[in-house]
Amino acid sequence: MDGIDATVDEMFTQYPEIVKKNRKKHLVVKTEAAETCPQIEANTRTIPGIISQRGCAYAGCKGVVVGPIKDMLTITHGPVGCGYYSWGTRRNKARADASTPKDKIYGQLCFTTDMQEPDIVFGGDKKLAKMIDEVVAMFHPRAVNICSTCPVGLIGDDIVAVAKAAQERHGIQVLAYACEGYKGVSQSAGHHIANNNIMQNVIGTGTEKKTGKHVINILGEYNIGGDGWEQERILKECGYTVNCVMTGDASYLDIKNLHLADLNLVQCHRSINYIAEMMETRYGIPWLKANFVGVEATSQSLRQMAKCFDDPELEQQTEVVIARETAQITPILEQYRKICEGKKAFVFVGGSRSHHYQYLLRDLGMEVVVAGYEFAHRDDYEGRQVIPTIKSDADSKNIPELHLTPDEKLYRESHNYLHLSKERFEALKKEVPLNYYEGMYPNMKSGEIMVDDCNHHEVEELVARIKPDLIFSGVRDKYISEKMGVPAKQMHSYDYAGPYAGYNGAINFAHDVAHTLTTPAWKMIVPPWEKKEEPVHTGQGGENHA
Ligand code: CFM
Repeated sequence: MDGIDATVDEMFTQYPEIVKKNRKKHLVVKTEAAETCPQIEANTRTIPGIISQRGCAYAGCKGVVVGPIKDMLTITHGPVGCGYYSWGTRRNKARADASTPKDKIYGQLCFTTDMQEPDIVFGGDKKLAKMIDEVVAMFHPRAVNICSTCPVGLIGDDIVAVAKAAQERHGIQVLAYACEGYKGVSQSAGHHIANNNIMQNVIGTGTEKKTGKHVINILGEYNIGGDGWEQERILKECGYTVNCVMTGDASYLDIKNLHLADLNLVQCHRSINYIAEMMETRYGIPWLKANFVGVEATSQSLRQMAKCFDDPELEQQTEVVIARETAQITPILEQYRKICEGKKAFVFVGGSRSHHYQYLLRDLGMEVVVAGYEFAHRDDYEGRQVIPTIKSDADSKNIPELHLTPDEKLYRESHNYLHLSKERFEALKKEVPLNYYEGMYPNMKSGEIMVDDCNHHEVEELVARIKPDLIFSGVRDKYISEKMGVPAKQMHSYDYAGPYAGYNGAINFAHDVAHTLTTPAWKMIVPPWEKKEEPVHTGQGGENHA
């Protein structure tokens, strides 16, 4: 056994046999030989006792998908901690505009029923109903979301009945999400629960189609640090009419009108692929996997989009925008590239960024030696062609699969949306990734590691053995590596920075990465593997494990 295989084997040596066997299935090393991705185990339960970096279903529903809808007032039904710790930490930005005044934007506020012991014993539904009445009287929201936390499911509060009664009392839509934290194995379950409810009850209820050419939605873009705004800027300059960025800076009305678009772009496949697929089934709207993280990646996505519409004017304007934007940023990027070139990086993020950011890091000349997802599914690693082979288990069966049928009035065959003949549409599918995502594997290079649900111990092992120059991760794994002398960039909320998407975002990112790499403080930390008297692991606890 040599090189990377030996490293991988060594990182599992401290596990009991049964754990070793399990965790090995969650790791794949890319090889020249294997063109298609070997099967990886993903979206399965974390072994009890292992310190996972994952979140919960409530986080995926409230924090990720429905929370950012700016003028929907979202109530956390549960103890105060769940509401408090999911309050404003994700940096999904929103701003007032002509249709949404400032006082209708609720992202800065935290609404929770603050369940106490008596509510757990006697039920929290009355308190929830009262709270809806109070927030409606105080804020006059256009619609309300109720997101459940663990105890709500355990005591059996009927939030659907409470929502229905409140909807009748107040004449506004009140949506209940049974997204108890324990449902499913990670926040991924919450994405699915949110997608289902929005699809069934909100999308398709609006009638206001935007005027303008080439009307598009960006699905799975949450406007972290302003990413969505940068993408919107570029797309508008190319000549698109942006109907909705879902759900970053989206309004309730935008979501109601989501079906009135010609093309859905899918930025984060993991969190929103259900809606993209269901909109294709119900309305016939095609979707295109796009990635606006990275200079080359952004230009490629723009070119692929332009191809979809088969409009020479659009293609020409796309080239003008690409040429102008890249000319502006290339000289600046080159300066940062001198610092970043050849540096090794790990990327551990949730369910899509670890793929997207590989493009931007390679623009800077960096190597991504390890990439991992917290909660992705096999299709995010291996490509959507594996979906029919994914076995459902007790956890995935917990979340209903909606089986939609084409809408009697609104369904049109996909090629009509793009004003293409059926034949041209079929040919187009071979040129651009329409209704398809190839996953992360094809983008990795030989010898690079892909790891699912990478835990605290494995992060330590990988850092100590492969010694990257920089880690891109979440808040928990960030400090593991920093204590080992390896700088980290927090890639969920970007700490306080961003946007990182699009052309201007690439400059911000390059600036922040170059600064991190050149910060002298990291040279002053002696990593544990260089302290001879203090081995990285004793297996006995002690100061290294404090
Ligand atoms: Fe999609 Fe996201 Fe991500 Fe995600 Fe998330 Fe996020 Fe993420 Mo944090 S929706 S899967 S559940 S791209 S909050 S904006 S950064 S883990 S990689």
